[in-house]
Amino acid sequence: MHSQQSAIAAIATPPGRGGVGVIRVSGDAVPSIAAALVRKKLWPRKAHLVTFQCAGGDPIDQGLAIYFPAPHSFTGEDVLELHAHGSPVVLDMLLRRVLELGARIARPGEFSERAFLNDKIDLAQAEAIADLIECTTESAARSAQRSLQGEFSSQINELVESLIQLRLYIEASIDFVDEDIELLTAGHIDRRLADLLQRLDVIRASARQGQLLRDGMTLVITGRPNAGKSSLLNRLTGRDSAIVTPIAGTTRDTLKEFIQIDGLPLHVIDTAGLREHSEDVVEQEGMRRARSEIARADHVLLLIDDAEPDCTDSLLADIPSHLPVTYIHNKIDLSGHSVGQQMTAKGAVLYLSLKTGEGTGLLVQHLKDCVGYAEEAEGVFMARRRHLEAIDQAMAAVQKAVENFNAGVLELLAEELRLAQNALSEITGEFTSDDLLSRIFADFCIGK
Ligand SMILES: Nc1nc2c(ncn2[C@@H]2O[C@H](COP(=O)(O)OP(=O)(O)OP(=O)(O)O)[C@@H](O)[C@H]2O)c(=O)[nH]1
Ligand SMILES: [Mg+2]
Repeated sequence: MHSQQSAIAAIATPPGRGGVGVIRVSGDAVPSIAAALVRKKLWPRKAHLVTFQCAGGDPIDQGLAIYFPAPHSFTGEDVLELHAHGSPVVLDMLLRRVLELGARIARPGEFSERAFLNDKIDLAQAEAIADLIECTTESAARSAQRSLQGEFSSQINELVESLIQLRLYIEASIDFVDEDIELLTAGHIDRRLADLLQRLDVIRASARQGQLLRDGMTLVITGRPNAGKSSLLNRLTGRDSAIVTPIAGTTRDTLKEFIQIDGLPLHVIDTAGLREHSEDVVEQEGMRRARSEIARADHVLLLIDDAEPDCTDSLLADIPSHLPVTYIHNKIDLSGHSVGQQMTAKGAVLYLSLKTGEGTGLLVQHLKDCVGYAEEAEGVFMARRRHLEAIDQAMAAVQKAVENFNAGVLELLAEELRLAQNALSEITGEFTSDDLLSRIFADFCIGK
């Protein structure tokens, strides 16, 4: 648990001027730093109005000091919070004084890292703090809050507990080889494995929603020149983001916009129209950029002029086959096709007019549907790609365990359950490499 830790300090409020600026200090030297800085006894967890003093006793500023003795603090160590006036100059002077008294500047995420190492929070909760600070929508904030409260972790812990129970049972059975079959039947192993898979599936669905709320989805608009790609971007953003003209080849650069549809964050990218040949070096570069955006997309919106629907087949060569594609037939005001949506083997096909706006509601609903986004979904918690990967690994291991069970290979069954347990334990950080930890905390900002 708590060990001797050098004191770290950082300005915890964002750079710039404000009413109040906060400096946070954590570590064993906190009591001595506090004594020299404020020269007043600080009662635990009480706000004291104090004068922060230089070495010579001159005042730096007047403000509040709050002392949180270990282990009842955010980091689990002695923590001191200094609330001064929110001037970068004052905060710099105050921070320099704290450093002079023996603290060093904290690395990004170091407060949260210490909280994790001292078992105050687990890894998923530490990540939720970063996600809460970085979130861009209210739904994301609510789900980050849920993860921070430990809802995600406790569901993961319950699964880990079930895996442990099952492993214990199976490992005990291995020792009584002759009675294997009866013991396994008595233990309802098959039912328990099926139950595990089902619970993993439920948690995966919630985590997937959370990950969408956190990272959003990247939509790349592509198609022939003049199909209406920039008109689509403008419809989605609700303003004149991109230049729209009847001249084919208007868009040269890629244009990126961030929008939200009912809380679902979307990165929408308009690109240069694709055609087979172009002598124009600017257009060639535009097409090269368009292709590289397509390669990074989560979903492609392929715009088709409904008056010339057949000229897009060769475009598909530029779209990786695993990417979901929505085929949007535009300009139905000219073609006379009616508004509508069809599901086909290649993907959804929509008929709309970006000029009149007919059918754009269908597109918005379609975008939400195809990511499985449910507004106000109950119990969604913030999750990251790495959590989803861990859940997938655990599911794959449990599936293999089922196969081993059916084949009667108990040793392998036990081993797969161990792998599933390890994968899930990576989410909460119970089983994690130092390398992963430093990567996670390095993404935090200073003072967190
Ligand atoms: N009638 C009609 N015209 C449309 C519709 N959507 C777009 N247009 C027109 O089609 C022309 C091309 O639209 P853009 O949005 O610039 O097309 P683009 O695909 O971005 O074209 P490039 O950037 O040149 O590749 C413009 O004159 C638009 O006003 C539509 O639904 N109906
Ligand atoms: Mg354009």
